[in-house]
Amino acid sequence: AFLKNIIKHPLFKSGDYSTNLINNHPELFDTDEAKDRDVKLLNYLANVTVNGFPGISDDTKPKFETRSVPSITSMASDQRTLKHILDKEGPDAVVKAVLAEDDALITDTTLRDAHQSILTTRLRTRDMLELAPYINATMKDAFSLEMWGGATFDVAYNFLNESPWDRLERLRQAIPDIPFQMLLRASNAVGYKNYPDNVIKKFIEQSAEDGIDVFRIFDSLNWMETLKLPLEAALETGKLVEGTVCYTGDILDPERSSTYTLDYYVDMAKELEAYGVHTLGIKDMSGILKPEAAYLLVKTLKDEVNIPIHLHMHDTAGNAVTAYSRAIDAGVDIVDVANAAISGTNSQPDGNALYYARQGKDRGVKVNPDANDEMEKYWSTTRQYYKPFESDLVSPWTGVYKYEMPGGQYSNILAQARSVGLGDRFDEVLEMYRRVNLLFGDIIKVTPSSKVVGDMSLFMVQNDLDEETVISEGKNLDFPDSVVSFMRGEIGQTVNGFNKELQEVIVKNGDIITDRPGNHIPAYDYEAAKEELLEIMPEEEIDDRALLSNAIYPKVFKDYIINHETFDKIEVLDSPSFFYGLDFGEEIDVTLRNGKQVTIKYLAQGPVKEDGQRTMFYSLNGKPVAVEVIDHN
Ligand code: 3PY
Ligand code: ZN
Repeated sequence: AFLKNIIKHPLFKSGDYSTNLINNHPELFDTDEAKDRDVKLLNYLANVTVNGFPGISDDTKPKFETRSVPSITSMASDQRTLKHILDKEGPDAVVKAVLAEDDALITDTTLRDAHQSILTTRLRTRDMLELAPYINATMKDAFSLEMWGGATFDVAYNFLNESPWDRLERLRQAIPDIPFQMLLRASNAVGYKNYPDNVIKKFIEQSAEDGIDVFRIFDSLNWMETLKLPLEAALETGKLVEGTVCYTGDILDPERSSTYTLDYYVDMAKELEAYGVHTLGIKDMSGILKPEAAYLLVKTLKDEVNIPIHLHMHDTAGNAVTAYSRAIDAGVDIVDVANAAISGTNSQPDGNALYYARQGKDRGVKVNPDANDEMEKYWSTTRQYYKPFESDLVSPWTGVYKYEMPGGQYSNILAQARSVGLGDRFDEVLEMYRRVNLLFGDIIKVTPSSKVVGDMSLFMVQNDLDEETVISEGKNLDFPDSVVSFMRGEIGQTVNGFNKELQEVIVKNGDIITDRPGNHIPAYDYEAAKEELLEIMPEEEIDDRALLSNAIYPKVFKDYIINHETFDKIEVLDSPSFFYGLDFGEEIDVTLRNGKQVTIKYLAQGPVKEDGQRTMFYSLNGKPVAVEVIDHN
C-alpha cells in the first residue's frame, strides 16, 4: 500500500527513482493521465527522447549556456515609426518618409532569411517571441523586419510542428511598432509551383489582414506576366508593395552576359514603377553584386526611378558590407542586414559591421549598435540549439561569383548530392550548375528556378551527361519532375526563351505553355477542400488560414494537423527540450498557452516490449505519469 503513490516512496524521495524501481512497479504510474491535454507534451518528449529529432544525430543532449534576455532600459514609446505612418496615412506617406531620410534605413532579416540561409529555416517562434519585446523597443528606426514568407511557411509546419499563421499573429502582438515584411514568390506564393489565382489573391489578403505590412514580391524568372496579379492583389490591401528585380550576371562584365545588362535592370525597374509599386527591391539572392556594380546599379536607378530603392544581398563572398557601403554612397534607401550572430556567409551581412563601415562618411545607416550587441548575446546562445541544422558554408566563398547560387541553396544541394552518392563529386555538381544555367538560356536562379537548375545539375552529373549527350540521349531519359515542369513553361517564361531541342527531349509529348501559367490552372475549390478537411479537423477550426495552407501545401498541412492531434501545443517547449528531449532526472517548467504552469521531470525509461513500445516515466506537477512510445530504433 505504501507504493500507492510513488512520490511518497522513500527511494523516490531520496532521488533514487531508478529504472528498476519504476519498471518493477509500473502500476504506480497513472497511464490514463496520458490522455490529458498537458500530457500530450509528454508524448512528444517521450518520442523525441526515444527516437530523436529528424536531422539531429546526437544521442546525448548537449549542455547549453544559460540564455539571458536583454532587459529593456529605455523606452522611447512616443517615437513615431514607419508602422504608425503606414497604419494612419498609408504606403505613400511611408515612401515620402523614407525618401526624406538622410541615412540609409535597414530591414532586419534575422527572423526570416538569416535563419533560412544558415539554420535551414529552423528558428522556432518561441525563440523569436522571447526577444520580441526588446526588438520592438530598440529597432523602431528600422524600415521593416523580414519575418515571414520564403521557406518559413512550410518549414514551420513540416519540421517545427507549429503554424506560421500563429507565428505571425503572436509576433504581431509582441512587436506592434515596426513594419513586418514578407517574401512572396509571386504566383508561387510561399511554395515551389504556380498556384491558382484565387489562392494567390486570398493568401495575400489574409497575410495583410494578419499583420504583414510590406510585401516583397519577386518572380523567379523576372517575368512581369506572373508578377502582375500578385502585385495588384497586394496593392489592393493598402499595404506597402515592393516590386522586385532579381539580380544575376555581372553588369561590370559584358562578356559574362549580354542579357543582364544595366539597361535590362533599368527597364524592369521602370516597368515595376509604372505598375504602381511603392518601393523597388533589388534582390541579390546569391550575393554576386560586386561593390562597384552596386554603386553603378543604384546610382543609375536613383536617376531613372523615383521610388525608394531597397537592396537585398547575401554575404556569401564576404563582400556584402562593401557592396552596401558603395550602394549607400550611390543613394540606396534601404539595405537588408541581420544580427551579427546569424549573419555572414550565405546569410545577410551584420548590421553593426555596416554601421562601423559607414563611420566618418556623410551618410550613415540607421541601426542601434548597442541594442544589436545585446541581441547578439541572445542569438549566439540560441544559435547553439540549432547547430545540427547549420549550413556547411562556414567561411566566405567567392566561388559564388562563378556559380551564381542563391544563399540557401548551397547547403541544400550539397545535402542532395551526398544523398545520391555525389558528395565526392560536389565540385563537378557546382560546375554543372554553371553550365546548366547556360544550357537553359542563362536564367534567373532563385526559388523555384534555382531548384530546377540544381536538380538538372545533379541529374547530369549522376548520369554522366553533357550538353550534347543530354540532347542526343534525352529521349530515353526520365528527367526530374521540376525540370520537366520548367520546360513546359509551368513556372513561366525565361528571359531568352527555351532551347527548343532541349525542350523537346525533356517534355516529350507533353503540352507546352507560353502564356501565364495561372491561365491554365482551375480555380481552387474551397468548398471541396473544406469537406476533405472535415475528416481530420473540427469544423470550427477550418478557417481561411487552414484552407489556404491546405491549398498551398496539402500534404504538409494535413500531416501537421494529424501530428498536432497527437502532440498538441508543443511550441511551448524550450528549444533544447524540443530538439533533444529531457535527460534522466532533468526537470523543466513549462508555461502552457493558457498561462498554466506545469513542471515536468523525466524519471526513467522501460525496456522495448514485444510490440515495439517503450514505457517512459515522468512526473507531471509531482504526479507520476507513464507514456507509451514506439521505439523506431
Ligand atoms: C526564397 O524564395 O525563400 C528566397 O529566400 C529566395 O531568395
Ligand atoms: Zn535572400
